[in-house]
Amino acid sequence: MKKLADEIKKPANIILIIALILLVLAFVAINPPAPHDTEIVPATPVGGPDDPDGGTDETIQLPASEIRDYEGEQLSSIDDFRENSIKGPQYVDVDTYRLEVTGLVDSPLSLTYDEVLAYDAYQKVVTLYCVEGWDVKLLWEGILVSDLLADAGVQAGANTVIFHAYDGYTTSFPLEYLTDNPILLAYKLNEIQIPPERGFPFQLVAESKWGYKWIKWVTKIELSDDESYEGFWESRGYSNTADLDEGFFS
Ligand SMILES: Nc1nc2c(c(=O)[nH]1)N[C@H]1C(S)=C(S)[C@@H](COP(=O)(O)O)O[C@H]1N2
Ligand SMILES: [Mo]
Repeated sequence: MKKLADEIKKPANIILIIALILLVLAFVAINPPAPHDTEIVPATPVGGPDDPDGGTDETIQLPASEIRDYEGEQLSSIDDFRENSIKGPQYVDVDTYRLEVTGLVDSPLSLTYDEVLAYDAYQKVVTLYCVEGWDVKLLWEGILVSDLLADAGVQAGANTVIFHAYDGYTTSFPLEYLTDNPILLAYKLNEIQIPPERGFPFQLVAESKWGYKWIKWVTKIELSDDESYEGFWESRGYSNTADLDEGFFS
């Protein structure tokens, strides 16, 4: 009886296999494979400030491919970081966003995202070291904070620059750190727009300083004469100078 049952099943199996093959062939005919499944797309969205044609606000943003090697240097991935921000990721609405440069300046600035990106662009590989023991080496692109300060006109008496962020976070620097060094206010990392979790629209690349000085979601740059100002982590016992080569407890 068992043998007979097997005999009956065989033709049914063959019909099933043929039907499956036909199905696969039909699917391939309808959906031919893409010529390149790892197609490179522009890192800058069409219609951005780099686009000579201008474009419209409605332009669809293409997904950009992340670079992992820059002039032979192995970079970290955009995902190699730990989310430990004081209030979690912030989602900034770029349409209403303004970057303020205020305080002891001759002409306060209130810039849209595109107005910030219209400043000269600079690129640099810099490593962020968090006090928790992890680090990320990334290719940053942004504008120079010193260019912003020059435009606003720093008044005599200012000696401190306080950065404010969308989540209420703050951190500060001596004025000379920002005027004497090419410090970037970055809008791209590894050639792609900084994602919300990493600080969109802008993260400060506070080179040679601990990660807590790399303020994300920057909204305001305030010129002050309060040298004793302490930011969020600084007022909780972390070094205010925060130089990488001197440790992080004050
Ligand atoms: N606005 C804001 N910026 C912030 C923080 C934060 O909590 N809020 N955390 C800081 C700390 S402690 C570190 S280590 C870095 C981490 O940056 P990343 O998340 O882009 O790697 O962001 C810094 N910038
Ligand atoms: Mo950190």
